[in-house]
Amino acid sequence: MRFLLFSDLHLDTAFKWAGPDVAASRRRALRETLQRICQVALDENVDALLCAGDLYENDMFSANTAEFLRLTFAEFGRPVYLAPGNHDWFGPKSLYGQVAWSSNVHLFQTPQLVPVEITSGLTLWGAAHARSAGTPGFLDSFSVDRGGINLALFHGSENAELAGQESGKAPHAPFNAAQIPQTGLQHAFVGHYHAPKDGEWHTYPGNPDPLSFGETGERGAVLIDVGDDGSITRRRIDVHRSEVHDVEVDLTGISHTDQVRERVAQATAQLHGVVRVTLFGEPAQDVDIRLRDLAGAAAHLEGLVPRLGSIATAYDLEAISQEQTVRGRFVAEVQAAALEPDIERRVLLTGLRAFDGRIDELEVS
Ligand SMILES: [Mn+2]
Repeated sequence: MRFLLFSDLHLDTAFKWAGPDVAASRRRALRETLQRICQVALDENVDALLCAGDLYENDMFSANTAEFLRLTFAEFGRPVYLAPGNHDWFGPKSLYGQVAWSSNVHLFQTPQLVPVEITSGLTLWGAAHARSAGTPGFLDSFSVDRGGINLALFHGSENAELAGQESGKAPHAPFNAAQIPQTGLQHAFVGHYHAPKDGEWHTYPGNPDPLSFGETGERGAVLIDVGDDGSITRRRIDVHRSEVHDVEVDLTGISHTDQVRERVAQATAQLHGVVRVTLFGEPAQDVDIRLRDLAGAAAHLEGLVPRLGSIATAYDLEAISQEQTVRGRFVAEVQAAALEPDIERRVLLTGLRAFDGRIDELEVS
């Protein structure tokens, strides 16, 4: 028996960090990623496609997305099992509740695990979030009531991973990996965490197409072969449509504003997709750095998202301290105050930027 598992596609994500054009193309890429997932599932001749939740965003979905999903799964034609998560929780007014799904689509609708016998001796237990928060753990007070191979599909927070992934948030449908064998399940296919994880008893596929910057680790859809003894073999398949890069651009040594654009253009010349550029370093004191001036600096990219990192203006302190100005007197007095070197540097930079009227433009480093 062979499955393709994915989760956390988050169709219709707002992409608030991007402008409207970039956000729209990123949303198109999410749809193309689903089409790619279906194609991989056909190419690999799977028996069923499994989605472990957060397929779309309840707050954002459009009628267009509903029809896209209906048609995509209808054309796919093979069995599809959907276990709604906290972002796509199931209710009568949800997208899930409104679509006239084709008969190959099986939607889990209850906040308790219910069985579907996929083939003789292999049962898939699935459940749904029925609200956006506060869903209790699906494995609490659950146990398998039959023999054969028992697998589960749901959206939830594995406790051991919780600290690293979602600190400070109330967990959604929490569980411990150790509960999985205790309940009689061989394995759980789970969504929610965007970082991929191949546990002994559970698999998080990770979000298949980038949703933000800094996502690392091999992620995608997971091809799962279930042996006759219930053993699980996994292979992750890259299905992403978007390229997202994080780049740091050093502004040290530049002496005029156009060089900011030049350095950004150089740093991104070989890249594609969406690039977040973090500016840092020590530009000369007369260089004004305004993020809006970078518009069009890398026109070949799908999107450029600039931000200010740690920028320290290279002021000529010796020369300024000799000036017969308020600014000169400020520098001379700070230097005479015998502060700790790091504090002296911060006081001088903050003060000199204020004198230059650029306190809003540059972060204090
Ligand atoms: Mn989630």
